[in-house]
Amino acid sequence: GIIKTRWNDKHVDNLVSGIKTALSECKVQEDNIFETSVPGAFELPIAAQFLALSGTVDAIICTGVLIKGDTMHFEYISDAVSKGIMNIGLNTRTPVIFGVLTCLTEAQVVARSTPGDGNHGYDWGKTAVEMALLRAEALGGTTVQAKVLKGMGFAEEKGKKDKKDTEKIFF
Ligand code: RBF
Repeated sequence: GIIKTRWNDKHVDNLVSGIKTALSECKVQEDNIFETSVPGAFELPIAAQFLALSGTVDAIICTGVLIKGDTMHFEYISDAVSKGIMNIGLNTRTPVIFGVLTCLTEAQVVARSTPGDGNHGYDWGKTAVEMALLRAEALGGTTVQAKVLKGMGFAEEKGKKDKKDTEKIFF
């Protein structure tokens, strides 16, 4: 599940593209990607909570862009959002990825969100898949198919059978 902000939407859309490239490389089917938007980064944690509690997704990527302005909003929002996202993951047992750029300038955002190398969305997509598989292996009973679990590091330790079966997902 991807939850994106409408603040700084131009940059956020580039991050979402990076996320989708990574998901596609991990063979996540497009039909299995749920995408929605919220006004700004401050709204990401509660939206993630609603989505996690729906039980319909294996992992959630909260994505947005915070850019420092002249007031203290940046500090308050960054702090609340990072802690909020961590709490939703821990409380709902659904991996929630912190896909929020917290930048001092727009140039810093561009360097981290432009399509191609350096797009942080790509890393977040891979992280979401790895964490979804970790949850499935640790807790079982998610929407991830059991055969995919062989891709996790834990499985590697237990039953080293076929190299192909135990290939880990890295970025
Ligand atoms: N939301 C963002 O996602 N990124 C921003 O850079 C951002 N800057 C903001 C700056 C100010 C001064 C305010 C008032 C809001 C900002 N927001 C930003 C919106 C915020 O995350 C939230 O949507 C609103 O505060 C409503 O709860």
